Amino acid sequence: MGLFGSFLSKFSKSKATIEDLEQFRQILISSDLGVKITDEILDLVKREKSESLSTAIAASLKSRLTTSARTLKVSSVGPTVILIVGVNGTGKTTSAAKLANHYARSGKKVLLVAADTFRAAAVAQLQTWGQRIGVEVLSGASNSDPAAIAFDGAKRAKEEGFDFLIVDTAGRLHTKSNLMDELGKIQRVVEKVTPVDEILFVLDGTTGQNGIKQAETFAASVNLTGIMVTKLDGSTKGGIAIATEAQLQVPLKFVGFGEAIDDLAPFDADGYIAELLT
Ligand SMILES: Nc1nc2c(ncn2[C@@H]2O[C@H](COP(=O)(O)OP(=O)(O)O)[C@@H](O)[C@H]2O)c(=O)[nH]1
Ligand SMILES: [Mg+2]
Repeated sequence: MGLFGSFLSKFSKSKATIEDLEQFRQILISSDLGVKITDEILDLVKREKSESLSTAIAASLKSRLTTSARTLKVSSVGPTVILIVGVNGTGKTTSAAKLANHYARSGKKVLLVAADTFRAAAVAQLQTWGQRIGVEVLSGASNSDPAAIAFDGAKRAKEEGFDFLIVDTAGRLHTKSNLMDELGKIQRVVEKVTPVDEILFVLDGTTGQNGIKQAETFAASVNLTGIMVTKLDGSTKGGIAIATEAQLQVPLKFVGFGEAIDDLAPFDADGYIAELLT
């Protein structure tokens, strides 16, 4: 990333001209921080002393983030149940596999559930990941009821002492039924067996301001407990992560920065902001 660096060093040497401010505004907007945060940063540029500008911007960004915990809620009894939700193509299946791998590597017993049953390719994709990382993948017949598979997964996870149950869901349905109803149903049937601990919304870091709208749509129907932002590798648009958390007050918990299985890290707010400012 490093979106601000050249400007911050410029502003520390001389007062920002109107042209500088306009150019900086364009950069902030194109990084997907959104108009509100952009205006706030520009105000700081106009107001703050140059030597304290970068600290002031960092503090301002930080103050917009939630104070909720960013660590994954882990169940102390039964399995820790994680539903992965979001729009098609954002990186749900990849992120489900990355998380599964992360916990499997740390010695946990993990079960993946392929609840995107509307696309055969989606099931196959998760199965391929499962084989590669040595994690079992539960799937049903194509077009079978995703909630039924999730229910089976929950039962197995509980009965067989799995530590984690990670459910990959569909981003779009080609039936008439509504995606949000479907997600609600998945949650309800799983909760007949064991509580759902996390509902993680996968946000495509390159998606633009539309990502906030997507997140709001999901948040209106299911109780999102965290955000995973993906595709931050090589992106200059990392602002959407901050803007989405600021808007929803749902904590960013993980960052995906590549297509490989290890390209996942916990979200570190201070580090992330520092990198934006570099
Ligand atoms: N560069 C990059 N690509 C990613 C990342 N996460 C997922 N992808 C790619 O994005 C595409 C869609 O991912 P997928 O997991 O199938 O999305 P889903 O439709 O939400 O399940 C695939 O080609 C993934 O390899 C990431 O962090 N960085
Ligand atoms: Mg998928």
